[in-house]
Amino acid sequence: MTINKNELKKSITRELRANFGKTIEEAHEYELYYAVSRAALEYVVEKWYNTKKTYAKKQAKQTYYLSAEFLMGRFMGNNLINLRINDVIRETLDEFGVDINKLEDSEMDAGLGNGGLGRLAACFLDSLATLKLPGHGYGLRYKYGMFEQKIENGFQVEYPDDWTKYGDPWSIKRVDRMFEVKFGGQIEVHKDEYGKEYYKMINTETVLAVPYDVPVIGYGNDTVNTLRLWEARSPEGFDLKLFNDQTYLQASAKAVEAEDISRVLYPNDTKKDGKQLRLKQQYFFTSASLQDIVRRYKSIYGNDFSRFADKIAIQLNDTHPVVAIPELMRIFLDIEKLGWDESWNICKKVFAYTNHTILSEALEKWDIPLFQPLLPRIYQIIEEINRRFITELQQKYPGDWHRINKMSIIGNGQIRMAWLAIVGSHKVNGVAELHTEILKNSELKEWNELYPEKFLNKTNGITQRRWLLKANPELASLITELIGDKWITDLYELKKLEKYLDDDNILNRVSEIKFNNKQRLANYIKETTGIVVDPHSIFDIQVKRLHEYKRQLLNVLHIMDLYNKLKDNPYLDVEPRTFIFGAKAAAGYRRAKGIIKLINSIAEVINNDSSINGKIKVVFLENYRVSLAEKIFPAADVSEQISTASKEASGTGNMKFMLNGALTLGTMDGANVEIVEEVGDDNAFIFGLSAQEVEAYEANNEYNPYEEYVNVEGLKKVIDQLADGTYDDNHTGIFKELQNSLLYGVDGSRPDVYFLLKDFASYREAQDKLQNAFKDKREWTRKALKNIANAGKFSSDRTIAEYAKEIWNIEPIEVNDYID
Ligand code: NBG
Repeated sequence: MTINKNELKKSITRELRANFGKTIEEAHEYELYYAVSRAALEYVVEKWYNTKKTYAKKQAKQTYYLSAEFLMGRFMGNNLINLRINDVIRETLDEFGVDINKLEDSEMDAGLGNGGLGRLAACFLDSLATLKLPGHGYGLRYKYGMFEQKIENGFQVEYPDDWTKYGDPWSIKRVDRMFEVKFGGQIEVHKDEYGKEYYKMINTETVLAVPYDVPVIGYGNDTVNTLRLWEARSPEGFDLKLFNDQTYLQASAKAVEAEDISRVLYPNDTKKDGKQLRLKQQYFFTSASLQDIVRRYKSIYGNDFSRFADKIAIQLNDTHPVVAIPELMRIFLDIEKLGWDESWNICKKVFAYTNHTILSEALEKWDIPLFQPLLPRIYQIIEEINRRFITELQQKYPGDWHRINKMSIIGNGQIRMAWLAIVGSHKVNGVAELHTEILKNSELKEWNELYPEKFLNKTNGITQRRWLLKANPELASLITELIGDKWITDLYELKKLEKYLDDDNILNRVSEIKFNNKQRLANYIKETTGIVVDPHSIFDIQVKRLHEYKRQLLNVLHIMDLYNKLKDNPYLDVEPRTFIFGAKAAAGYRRAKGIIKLINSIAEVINNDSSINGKIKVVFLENYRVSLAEKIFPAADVSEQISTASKEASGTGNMKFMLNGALTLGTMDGANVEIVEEVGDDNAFIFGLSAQEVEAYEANNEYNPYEEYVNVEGLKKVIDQLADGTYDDNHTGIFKELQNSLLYGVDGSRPDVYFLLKDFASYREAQDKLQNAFKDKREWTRKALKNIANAGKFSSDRTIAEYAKEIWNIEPIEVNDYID
């Protein structure tokens, strides 16, 4: 795209003046960020319009990705890169005397997701547009995204994340595309002119769904797809009469209640309260999205629904949007007046479901007493789906009540959303090979027996546009210098880097770039925490949500042990190491928060102990989020992927580390298995129980952590230190609880559910091997380059191409010009 710098300058100046009444010199950085973004949006709108027109005119089949989470991070930098106008904009701003990096840093992250699942959705959108595929996102426009984390006295404290407080220049509010979503009420049966029964809802509560559209820009092409996020609004606004009677609070109470629906993102925690609101959120955004999809379909194809499944594919991202299945049935039956069989056949062809975890608490189930009054007609439809399904099961498995009860969509007073998803979809996928195998052979065994044709694997991926091109510009330009820039849209091209594996000059440059990135992260650490770390030390990093199965605590136990050894022998020959953590714990997840406190407490002790000569440092980086991740991955030497085997469905951070030349220290879990397969086991450090071994221990209940505690050298000491006052938990008793959970189990659960003690010795061995390997810089860098060269498989472009072909049946569409 050619850009006239003068035009660009004018438009930035105009945006500043119109929105803030300021000149360049007077403007704050975030105001400039806003103005530059709005100016850049002008280069998007034409393509955006053309994309929509093209899809409609060509009658292309389109995919809709329904997700309660889209963890987009910052928009500006990525959009400028995909538009390929970042250089011009940088130069133009330079001429104004403005540093584009500062503007980028003033943008708040759109943190509309918890972790991997939400970020995956964001990477998928980028790949869809880059592959010129007609695919869009539908989700919720939370007013407050993932909370802002601060560390106070070593503890996590949550603050609201008001991500639009400086405006949201990348969204366009579309009041012309609002829909009503209805809750509660009663079902009325009516007869049409031919005597056919149909259902109508009365006395419902209506909430308005207001869409905000975000452009999803393909890299270097003309495709601009749409992420449509719904905001909840009360249809009544507030009651002017009450207002005039001076009862202000009552006046706006109704509006507040409606607007609560899109107020906050749910953290994935174990708390039971607020459940009803969560269900409201799910129905709210899926209903609005489906009404919108049906409206668009009718605008192109009229009232003939026979082509619906040929023109529309809907992906259900986990169980959160699964209520879409009965909702589409409702629209077909009650509004479009189709028959049951016709409707159901369409549904089954349209929907596909992705499972993202085997942890049972994440397979959503709704209590009927909560669900039915809120969504009476939807409940009735689910009952009918289930009645017909059970009849099928009885024919297939006569008398096998155990199996039939287990598979019933409704059971134990609950609705099982995962079961509903499987019955109502034509494809069900896991997110890494191991995960899919576990689903097929244990977790969803009966389902795989019933519908073997539905199950398939789609190993996750990440977009190299954000995670290499944008996050690591130095490495990106070295790669382009060596092998050209095709890797930006075809990551398998990286394989060509293998020819430099023994080229000292190139290895030196790779190592220099890593050092520079480490230096930058060291500066950030200094600025934000005051801790001084040595960029020559090994940067050993674990960043991800805080959860017991991810085993940050295992990492900590190892650090405690290493520290004990150094205390015993300050001259111990170990490579200096910097252990870096970043993690948010769900606000209600007490033990996870205890682990954050523990990390900070050991950091306090270790970082201030001069007797160990600075050989180890421990850093907890506050408020881990997408934009911080972009600073962290490029600076990593070691990627900690140490979940209990079988528990991490895939992981995607592991891929971001690999792509930036960090070596994996991990278990054979999730996508780690495939990373090792690609890179070879000499270029990763693998330890611990296998998934099969874990499952065997779980099945026969044979594991006794106490044995490890007494027998593994050094382990008893660190476990004892958890509760003997070596580390301070400010009298909360939380460290004692961590200890109890490992040795005895708490509240009736098994001790050491995640096998930390069992894997401790082999983890420590892998750590030792790793620090020895680091001593040979050349060999280490060679391994790093080998990782980069073999990261091709982990592009979300590969993942999305597979979904497009094997699940959605959609094809790339060339966008035409519709400028008359
Ligand atoms: C997460 C898994 C990760 C996986 C992402 C994306 C949920 C429910 N699941 O392992 O824990 O990488 O999904 O698939 O958040």
